[in-house]
Amino acid sequence: MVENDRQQREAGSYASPFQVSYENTGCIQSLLKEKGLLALISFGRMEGIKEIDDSRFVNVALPELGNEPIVEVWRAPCKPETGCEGEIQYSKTDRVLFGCLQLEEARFSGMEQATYHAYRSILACQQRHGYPYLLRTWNYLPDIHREEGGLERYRAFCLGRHRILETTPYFEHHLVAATAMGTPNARMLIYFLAAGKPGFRIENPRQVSAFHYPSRYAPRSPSFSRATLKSWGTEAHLYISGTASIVGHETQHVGDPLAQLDETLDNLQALINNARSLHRLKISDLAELSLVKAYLRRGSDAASITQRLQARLGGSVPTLFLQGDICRNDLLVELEAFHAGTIMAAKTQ
Ligand code: 3EB
Repeated sequence: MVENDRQQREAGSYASPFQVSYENTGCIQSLLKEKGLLALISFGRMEGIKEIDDSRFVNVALPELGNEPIVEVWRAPCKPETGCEGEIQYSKTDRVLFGCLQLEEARFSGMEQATYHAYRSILACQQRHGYPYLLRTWNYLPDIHREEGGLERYRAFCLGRHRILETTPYFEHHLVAATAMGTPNARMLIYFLAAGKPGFRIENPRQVSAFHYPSRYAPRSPSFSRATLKSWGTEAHLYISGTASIVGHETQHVGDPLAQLDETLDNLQALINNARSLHRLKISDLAELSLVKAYLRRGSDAASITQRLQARLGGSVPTLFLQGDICRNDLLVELEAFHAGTIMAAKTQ
């Protein structure tokens, strides 16, 4: 038994199945040669991107606002199996499935239908490979604010996503963390992480669950949770959704990016407090976050936001700054985050 335990530990099945870091872009080709590379996410419009034909590679076209070009690297302790199926490219180990889908919307009658189709393909891919539970999704949508058939395209996205996800068992219980942003690309890009067993849905006591927003924000509920907590044996991951200056369901501090940032950080603090008190996640301070991604509507806010964010996070949390349209028109800043940590032992008594 003890021997078996040790073997399992050595095999890594008690530890998290991948790690994430931001690194200087350097040589993409040498990163792609790493045996344990699960996913590689680049940002901005890169030269020569068309020549990179690897199902672990994703390019998010949002321009980066920092000085150094950064890539996001996901590494597994073993060699993933990779492949392509239709418009989905994937990379998987025995514990997680990473997938990415890019879609030409012209094939569909609109955003709602394209989104429905995209998520139907994702769900089918998950089923085929045996990872039925989503843990997190990232959604980059062309012309996110444009009206189409009397409906803003972000809202049409919400409609399509809801229509397909509601066909899955216990759909509301299994809502997962998400990011939804505009992209300057012509194609919709969705990437996702899935597993064989579900994580926990985490909500934020300062915010109405997006699933219960009043219908003026979207004709069908935005189907995501504020975070997903996934325990991986002795380790745990907290995947935090794009989080903004929303209290209750209303945007706060319209027109004031720094006040929006402060409100967003208060939301993140309330969220991690909730994950700690409900699920014993060992985190109490925002400085313990592993990674933060900041989305700014206006590049001109970058200097002041960077300075304030570093002051609040203590300067030790790697942060990537991207410029893009946040899905609510009046939001100027949004933060998503990742935390790799542990669950505290239960009190004996
Ligand atoms: C919000 O809190 C801001 O529709 O998937 C953030 C993250 C937002 C994800 C989504 C929307 C989504 O409502 C918007």
